[in-house]
Amino acid sequence: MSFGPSLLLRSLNPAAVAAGADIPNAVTIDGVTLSRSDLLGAATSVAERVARADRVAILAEPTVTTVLAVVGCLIAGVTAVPVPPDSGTAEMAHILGDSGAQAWLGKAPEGSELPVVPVRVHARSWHTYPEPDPATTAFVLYTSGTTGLPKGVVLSRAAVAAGLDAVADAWAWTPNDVLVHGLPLFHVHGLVLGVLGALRVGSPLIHTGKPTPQAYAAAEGSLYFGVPTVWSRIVEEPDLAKQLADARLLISGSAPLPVPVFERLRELTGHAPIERYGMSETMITLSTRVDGERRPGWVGTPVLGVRTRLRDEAGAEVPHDGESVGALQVCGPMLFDGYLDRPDATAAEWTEDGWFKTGDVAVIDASGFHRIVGRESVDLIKSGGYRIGAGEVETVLLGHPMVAEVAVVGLPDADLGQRIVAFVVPRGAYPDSIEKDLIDHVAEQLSVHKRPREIRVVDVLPRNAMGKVQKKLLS
Ligand code: MLC
Ligand code: AMP
Repeated sequence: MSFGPSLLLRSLNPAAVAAGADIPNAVTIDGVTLSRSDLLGAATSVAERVARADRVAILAEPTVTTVLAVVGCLIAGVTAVPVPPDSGTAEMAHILGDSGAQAWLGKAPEGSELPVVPVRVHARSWHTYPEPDPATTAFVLYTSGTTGLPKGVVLSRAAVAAGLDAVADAWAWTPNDVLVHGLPLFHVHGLVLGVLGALRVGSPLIHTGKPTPQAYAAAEGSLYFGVPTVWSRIVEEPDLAKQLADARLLISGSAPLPVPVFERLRELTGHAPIERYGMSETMITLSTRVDGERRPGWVGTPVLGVRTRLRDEAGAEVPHDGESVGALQVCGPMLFDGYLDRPDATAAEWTEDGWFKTGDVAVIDASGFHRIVGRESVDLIKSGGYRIGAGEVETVLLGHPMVAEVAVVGLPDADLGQRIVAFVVPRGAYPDSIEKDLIDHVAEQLSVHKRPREIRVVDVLPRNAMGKVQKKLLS
């Protein structure tokens, strides 16, 4: 007897659901709750409509339409390209062009010329599809590099499955959990862990729309996901934070969780948060464990199947002594297949012996605990948990007639971790509205979260003898 590949979305096994493995609240989002059988029936109907496509774009608003579109693609074996719903003109055009998406699945943004395949929330189909090959591409997720336009991270079904099983193991995530978060549905954190994780494990998901302290306090879940900005806003509201005391685990990731926020969360909720580290390219590779030490400022040990190492600039080993800093390299079954149609960019991120260069610098102690010290490049900014390439923002600002020269940096920010600041040398006289004009220009061209929070008008940018801007002098 031959067996096909095991199901990526395990809780949506059609035979088991038909036999009664249903729950009334598989997904709650945007005020709509779908039972497991409704979700399966509606998503299978999406699969029927989209099955002949190879790759489709999904305007990833936090709605049931987005969830059904993504699950429909996974049932049919069609690659999904989640598009940030606030993408501006240039970013949207780039993602659609670069990904080669053939249609919008679900809602389309105004003015788009691509055909639209509708998602009907009330349609049902009970057709069964064979499980696609694990090597099939599940997602192309767009993410920023230090320069140039965002690249498409190609994630296979096998990588997604391995990544989800690894965190389920570290966090003892079971169908008895209720997952709560309000993160965007176009990144690894909110979409892959936050939606597919719940559907693989079989735990109900409550998506709160926005990740506000009020919504988290009201949701009454057991497992909460947030970026550090979410946790720091929660501890600013002690009465709301205290309502998370009944949770099982509070989990932080996508950016460093400040130690004072860790301590304050522990004080207010009685829970030391779990910290985990990952990337769009690698899913989650490091985490503290439900049954292990949770050390403020540290991101724990490799998850199931992951190995890590530190290298110096010459490629030599860096000791795991808790003090020596090195470039963090990882390998494991949840890594991506490469950047879409960018073999050179892909090759540049791998060592000759098959390790992925994360671009982060870290220390590892003798017990295997990791601390992320920072990034190798000042040109990758993390703001509110979003990764933003300085080069991408600079290019858009240079396209504005008021800008002669520009340097974009991430400066420390108590709320966002880093805030995007653009140092601008203006082209001649400029209006009083320059700051608002330039911020709006970036929000319109890229996406709202990539806009600078501050514009500083300067006479010159600090440059070295070679003419290169010295960003470390900008503060
Ligand atoms: C303000 N707004 C503007 C604007 N100025 N809109 C247009 N033009 C302008 N100039 C509006 C916005 O539209 C929005 O409106 C409102 O202002 C607030 O926007 P904001 O200030 O940018 O949002 P903020 O509250 O600061 O968001 C904080 C946050 C968000 C934490 C909610 O940063 C967030 O969701 N971060 C999650 C990032 C994430 O998921 N990263 C995971 C990457 S994966 P309105 O009406 O819409 O509110 C990864 C791997 C791993 O890293 O390890 O997980
Ligand atoms: P992204 O591609 O948006 O997934 O961003 C990945 C980057 O986020 C990593 O390379 C790190 O720089 C950062 N990151 C993610 N999780 C953590 C964490 N727990 N601590 C510190 N940095 C993190």
